[in-house]
Amino acid sequence: MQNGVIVVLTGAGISKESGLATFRDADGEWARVELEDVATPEGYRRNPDLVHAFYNARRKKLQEAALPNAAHLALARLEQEWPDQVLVVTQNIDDLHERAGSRNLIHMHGELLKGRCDLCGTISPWAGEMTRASRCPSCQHPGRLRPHVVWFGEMPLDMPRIYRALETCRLFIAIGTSGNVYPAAGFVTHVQSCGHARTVELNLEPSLGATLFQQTVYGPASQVVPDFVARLLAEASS
Ligand code: BJW
Repeated sequence: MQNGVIVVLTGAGISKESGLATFRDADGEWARVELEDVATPEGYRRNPDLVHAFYNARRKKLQEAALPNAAHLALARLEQEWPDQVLVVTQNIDDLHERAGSRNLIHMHGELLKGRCDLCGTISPWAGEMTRASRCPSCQHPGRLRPHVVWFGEMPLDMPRIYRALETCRLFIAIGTSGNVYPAAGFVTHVQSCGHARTVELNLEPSLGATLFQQTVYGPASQVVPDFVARLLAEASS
C-alpha cells in the first residue's frame, strides 16, 4: 500500500480484552441498564444520581482494573513507525489508547476521567466519585458538574477535524465497533464517497456495516490488530 494518512476508528470491542464491557454484546452495558436512563440528557435530568453511579462505577473499574491490551499497543506502534500521520478517533471514553502511547487521538464521545461544568463550561480532570454536590474545580459552583461524555442527542466532539482527516486519508480502519451509532457508523460511507482510501474492518464478528468495507478481518482485537499493523509496517518498509 502507498503511504499516506491513516484514520483508525475504535469502539468498545478494542477494550473488551482489557476487561471493560462493550454496550450491545450479550454481556454489555445495555443488558444491565436502560440506555435512555444513563446515556441521554433527559435521563440525567430525571435521575442524576443513577447516571453518576453508572459513570462512577466505570471510572473506578477503569483505574483499578484495566490495562491497555496488545491492540492498543499496536496502534501506538503504528503511530510511531508509520511514515505519515496516524489519527486514532475513538468512541471510547476510557484512557487506554493514551496509556498505550497513542498521542494523535480524538475522543469523539468524551472522556471518563474528566468532568464538565454546565455553568462555566470548564473541562477538568476528574478521577474520583462525582455526585450532585461536586464542585467545579474552576468556578467552584456545586451541582453543575457532569461527566464529560457525549450522550444521545448531543454533538460528538471535534467533528470538523475528524471529517478533514476522513477526507484526506488513504486508509480507514474500523476496529471493534458495531456500527449502530451515528455519526461514527457513517464514517466508512463518507470515506468511500471521497474515493481515495482503502477501508478495512477488524472485529470479532461482522458489524452492521460490514459489507461497506473493502476488506474485513475477524477475530479478537488483541490478535488481529497487532497482525494487521505488523503487515502494514512491513509493506511500508519494503
Ligand atoms: C470485539 C471484541 C473483541 C467485542 N475484539 N471486537 C442518523 C445519522 C446521524 C445521527 C443519528 C442517525 N440516527 C440516529 C441518530 C442519533 C444517534 C444515533 O446514532 N442513534 C442510533 C441508536 C441510531 N446519535 C447521536 O445522538 C450522536 N449525536 C449526534 O448524532 O449528533 C448529531 C450529529 C449528526 C451528524 C454529524 C454530527 C453530529 C451521539 C451519540 C452518543 C453515543 N454515546 C454513547 C454513550 C456515551 C459514552 C459512554 O457512556 O461510554 O457512546 S452510546 C455507546 O455506543 C457509546 C459508544 O461509544 C457507542 C458506540 O458503541 P460501540 O463502540 O460500537 O460498542 P458496541 O457495544 O455497540 O459494539 C462493540 C463491538 O465490538 C461489536 O461489534 C463486537 O462484535 C465487537 N467486539 N469483543 C474485537 N475482543
